[in-house]
Amino acid sequence: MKFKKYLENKKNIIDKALDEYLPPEENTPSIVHKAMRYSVFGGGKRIRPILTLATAELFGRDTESVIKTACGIELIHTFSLIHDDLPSMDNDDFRRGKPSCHKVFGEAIAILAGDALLISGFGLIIKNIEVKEIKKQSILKVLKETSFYIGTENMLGGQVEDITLNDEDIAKEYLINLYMKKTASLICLSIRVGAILSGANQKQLKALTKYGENIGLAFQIVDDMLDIMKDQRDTGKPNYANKFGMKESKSESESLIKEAKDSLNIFNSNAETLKSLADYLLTRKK
Ligand code: GRG
Repeated sequence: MKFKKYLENKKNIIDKALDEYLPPEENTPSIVHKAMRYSVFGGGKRIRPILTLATAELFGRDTESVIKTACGIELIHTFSLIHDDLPSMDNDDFRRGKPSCHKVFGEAIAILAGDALLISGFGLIIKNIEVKEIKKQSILKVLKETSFYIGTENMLGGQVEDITLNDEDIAKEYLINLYMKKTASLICLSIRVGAILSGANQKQLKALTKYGENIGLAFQIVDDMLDIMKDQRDTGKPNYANKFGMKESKSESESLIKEAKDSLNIFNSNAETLKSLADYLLTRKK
């Protein structure tokens, strides 16, 4: 119950900040601003920015010190969902139970709204420079990290494999590697940026990266299980649960979460929130 309240509280803070940072709908080009807001306020769980805030808390930093970067990551996540749903990618008519961005605004505006969110995401990360106690050097490092973790070697590369691979040919190691790029990289980035802005040392960053990679992989496997439970078995996309079964998916995701939590032991009891977040990802229903 206490943790549920924590999640709700952080989500409210993030929603309020996003509303403040995004351009008002009536500002030109109004149609693009409407599309951006439609997708950003479409019912997302805000897992990634919550991870950034929780990581900063681990180092005794407050929400204010990293909220702009946290929201920047959420805008980049939303961009990726809009583009992922496009007819030329996954061709999904629905996102979070509502018509996807291109179904409401048309393909051209959805592409532009996605582009605008990606650009604004970087803009918000840079705006974090306004926080006095954050070192300028760490903002530059976060920008470098962001372009790496969403680039061709990571998120974008994972998406390329996801839309081009023939599901039948995929070995388990290959699929795990694809998930590491497509999904775990942005989740891992959310944690790393919180740590970098908070002045983490190399040992701490390494432990948090291991945590991020493992929860990121578990997150995608759980996502696949939820898709199967919603009877979305035949999307034509690689799906771990479809390929290796629900039992194996459950045990793999549980062992990844255990490994993730174990890697935080160097932080002693200070990492309880991040450990609870890992458990939540395993039990989430949407
Ligand atoms: C980075 C330039 C560049 C391109 C991105 C489109 C694309 C290429 C990547 C898409 C990757 C993608 C959609 C991965 C799926 C990750 C996933 C399971 C998303 C769902 O995350 P949730 O459940 O979403 O956190 P909510 O709805 O809560 O916001």
